[in-house]
Amino acid sequence: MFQASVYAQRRRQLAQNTGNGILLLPGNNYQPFNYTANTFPFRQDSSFLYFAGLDLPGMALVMDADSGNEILFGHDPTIDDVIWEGPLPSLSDLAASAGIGHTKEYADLAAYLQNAIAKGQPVHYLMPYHSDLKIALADWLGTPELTPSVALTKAIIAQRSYKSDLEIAQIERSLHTTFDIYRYAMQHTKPGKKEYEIVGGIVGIAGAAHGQMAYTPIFSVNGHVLHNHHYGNTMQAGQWVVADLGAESEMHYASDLTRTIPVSGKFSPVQRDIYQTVLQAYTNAAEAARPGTTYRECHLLAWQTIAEGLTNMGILKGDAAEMAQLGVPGLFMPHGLGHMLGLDVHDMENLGENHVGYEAGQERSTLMGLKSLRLARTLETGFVLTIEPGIYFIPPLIDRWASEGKFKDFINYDRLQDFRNEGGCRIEDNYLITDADARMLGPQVPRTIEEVEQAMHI
Ligand SMILES: [Mn+2]
Repeated sequence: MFQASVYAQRRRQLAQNTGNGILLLPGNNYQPFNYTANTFPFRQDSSFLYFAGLDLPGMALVMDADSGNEILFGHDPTIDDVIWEGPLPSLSDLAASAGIGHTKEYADLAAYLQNAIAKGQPVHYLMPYHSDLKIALADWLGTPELTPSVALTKAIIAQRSYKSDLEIAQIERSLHTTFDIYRYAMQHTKPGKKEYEIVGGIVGIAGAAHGQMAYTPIFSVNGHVLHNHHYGNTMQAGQWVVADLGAESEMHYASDLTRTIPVSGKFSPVQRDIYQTVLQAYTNAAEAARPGTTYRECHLLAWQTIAEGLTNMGILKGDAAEMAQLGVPGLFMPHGLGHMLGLDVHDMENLGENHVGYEAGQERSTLMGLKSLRLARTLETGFVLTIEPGIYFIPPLIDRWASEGKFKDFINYDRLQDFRNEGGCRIEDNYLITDADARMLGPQVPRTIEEVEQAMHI
């Protein structure tokens, strides 16, 4: 963890920004895998990590914004804990390492909160995403109706959106692991191999760096299935693989990269055309991203570039900027250009996508693709985000739009049939918004056609 003063400063600011009352941030608990004692690997809640830094289950951070008191609720290790888990720090040692002044028994949390409520203090908390904490909160607060605090939600977003140098260094650590992962994936992808053979090696690299994957890997010859977690295909020459892979650093900062790699080590002529268009969309978006520009504008620029490329391929016809405004490229890129990145791969998504990614006056679009844009707001120095345009040929969606005659003045559906089995292609890197522009974080993973082909032939 960082030094205690880092967390103390963050908490002071949070209490000040939220205003008054009790701020309650429960940490996560073990979650059962198939029965209670067999658990998923523990993953701490990211806001708890941000404000307390403690990476163990069974704790809750409480701040009294009125008095300035800070309390870590938890428990000292029992002899049974020590037998099964080895020597564990005392609760007061844990609190001290995070600069928290007071400790109390976890079992006393309900009484503490009830007392605060009786005194008329509001209790601020976030919407829980684990069932056990939903139930616990209802119990602690004495009501089944949970009303998460908008003030606390916004105050946390206002802090976590701006990454410090310490945090950027952590993200870059995870990107070094991800660089190793792509080197492995590019060197080992070959015709005849199973996707899962490569995925096994990938997950091992994250583990060997004393971390884990930041999300379930995507590694599929069916890259047009956007969240594809199936790895059973035998890879064949002529196919290409969407590899969306990101490791977490030891301190749980995420990275989120995508490359699309040809199984044979060489892109086909059609794949080259598609890839080059996606790369141009990526480059245009990265050059446009800077303080003062909205990320929605970057998304529309990527869409426009994709419309231009698909026009050159004979799939679209018309004015590319107009097509982007109308949402025509949504057929080919039905997802957003990117999202914030930090302790979560979709950073702070549990706090509400619109709170995190939209500003006052920005309405969420209903257009295919644009409706999935998680980050639309004006970019500011210190934001870390992904840039990840793609082109996908999704047969059920093509058939749906064709049968509706949707945008038929712009889409050459006959020509499009020639591409319906081309799969998908995406390119993704992570960027820091600086004072002047956007800087790619981490080492350069092979990205151009030449770089990828060369990396696959070492
Ligand atoms: Mn992403």
